[in-house]
Amino acid sequence: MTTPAPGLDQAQLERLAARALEHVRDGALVGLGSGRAASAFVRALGARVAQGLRVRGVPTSEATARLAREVGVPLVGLEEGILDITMDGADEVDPHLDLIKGYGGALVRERIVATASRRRVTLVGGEKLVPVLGTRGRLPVEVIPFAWPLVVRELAALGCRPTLRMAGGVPFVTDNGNRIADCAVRPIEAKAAFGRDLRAIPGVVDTGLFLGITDLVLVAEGRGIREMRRGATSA
Ligand code: A5P
Repeated sequence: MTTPAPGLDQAQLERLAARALEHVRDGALVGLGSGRAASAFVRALGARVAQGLRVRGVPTSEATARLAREVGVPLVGLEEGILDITMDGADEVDPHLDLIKGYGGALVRERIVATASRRRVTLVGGEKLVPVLGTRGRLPVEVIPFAWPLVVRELAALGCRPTLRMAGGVPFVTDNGNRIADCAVRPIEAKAAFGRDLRAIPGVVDTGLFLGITDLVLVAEGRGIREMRRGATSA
């Protein structure tokens, strides 16, 4: 069973996944996101594959790869070419459809797979909608371990308060062998400049600021699904 995301119950996750499936055509090359909403989609996709849908998936994490294998979604790599569509979750969505991602620690491969895709769809519950990115107070940054002391100083100089993400009493290790700095942030007004400054620090692999990436956000609210499209949103 997929564990419901905070604010999303199992039925909402399944409705979100079912709506996402409507965007997947037979023969598609599909990016498979990470996290609970994306996992609900992978399970639903597996059920459709069992009924005869022919798709191939590119996973954004080892956890998603394991799940995809379990539910029978064939996996391939980026060498297969441009992906038709990627379905992934997010931790914050602002009115411009810009995102914060990476609370699950898979942000580097999530951006790679999203960038390799023609269409990018984000699956969230209404509790992820924020007026300004950073509202939930956390921005994950993936860091090469060797560079950690330098990166921590540089992040602090940019006004972030970084904390080393832990898991089971030891530093969390990403699928790329790196660490995650969870930066305490205030709402981020100059998000593009801030993202560029963070990525310019030697040793920062990537950040959870995903700007201009998603085309469509599917928002589970109550018993319905709301669609937010790039260019059709307020503010
Ligand atoms: C993984 O690194 C994240 O970017 C996830 O996409 C994000 O944390 C959303 O996950 P949930 O769907 O579990 O909330």
